[in-house]
Amino acid sequence: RSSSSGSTQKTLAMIKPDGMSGNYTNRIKNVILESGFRIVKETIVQLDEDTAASFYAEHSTKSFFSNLIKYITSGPVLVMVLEKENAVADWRDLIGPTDAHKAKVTRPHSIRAMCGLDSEKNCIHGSDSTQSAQREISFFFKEVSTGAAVTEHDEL
Ligand code: RTP
Ligand code: MG
Repeated sequence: RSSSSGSTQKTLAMIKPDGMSGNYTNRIKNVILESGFRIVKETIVQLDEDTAASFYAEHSTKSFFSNLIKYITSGPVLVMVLEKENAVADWRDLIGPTDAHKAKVTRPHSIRAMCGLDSEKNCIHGSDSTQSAQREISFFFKEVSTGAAVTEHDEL
């Protein structure tokens, strides 16, 4: 059963193409569940360039943007809505720093330490704020409620 305390939060996770092709999906899901998250929704999608650019619009002026779009469209991704108390911050903590090199040194038990390669190919995404989580969940799952006031939702 979902909590009716009103204290749960949702966040968006995405296993990136390198995580998918490296067959890390089951290991990542195990870490997710062992860490107390529920997987509320999931879908596998192949992003096209326009969709990827829209998802990562905040980075459109960055030097790494075109490489990021090539990377994230290079194969299918698994997108998940995760739920638990403090889901946004806890998921960011669990995936570790953006640079997988750094993750392996400073956060050896993080997901990016497990399956990431470098500062770009880091195998997993997490929303960076509650506002981002709402936007990103709506981006992929139009029907999932993200409002903080929600106290009940359907089991999947
Ligand atoms: P994400 O949004 O995917 O969860 O990653 P993040 O917050 O840790 O990092 P962000 O700054 O939002 O960057 C988004 C993704 O762009 C790629 N990137 N490449 N080559 C580079 O220097 C570089 N910097 C970032 C990574 O795939 C990063 O996760
Ligand atoms: Mg980010």
